[in-house]
Amino acid sequence: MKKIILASIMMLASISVNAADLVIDNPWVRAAPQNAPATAAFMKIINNSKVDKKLVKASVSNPDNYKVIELHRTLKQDGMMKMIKQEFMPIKAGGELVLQPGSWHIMLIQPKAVPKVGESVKLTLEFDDGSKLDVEAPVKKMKGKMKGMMMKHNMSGEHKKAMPMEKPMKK
Ligand SMILES: [Cu+2]
Repeated sequence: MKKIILASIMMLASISVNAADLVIDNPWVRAAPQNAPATAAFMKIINNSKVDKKLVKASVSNPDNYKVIELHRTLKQDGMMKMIKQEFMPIKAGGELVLQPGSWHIMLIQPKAVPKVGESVKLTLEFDDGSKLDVEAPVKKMKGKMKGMMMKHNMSGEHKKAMPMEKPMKK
């Protein structure tokens, strides 16, 4: 009897949350001006388990600094990019969810003090399986694909088009 109980406890232990089931990669918070109405946290959430997971809540170590923390997704609606509050973020079994500008993000709304570059935001992520993960997200200036594409566009397309206009008009 004792053995059976022990075995079932061990089974429960192996079924319950394994820390490595969910892994956070490259967490960061977007730097924003000090009067910004909001900023956001981004990261990659990797699900190494065989079960679909949901991120159901995100909180910060200093909740008094924000009016509210929400899970958001930016989607195109009626030809406009809109941020829509989400009840959860799905992370498929064996898959990953990338939180990035223009997509899924954790919205840090109405900060009293906007976190600065060099600081970090301590987040706690709660999942539908009851597990929690603490994440330290350094504040960084936005860079990468979107900004890079915009700069490229300005450098080549618009600039070249603009050039002929700058030539003096013939009279
Ligand atoms: Cu948002």
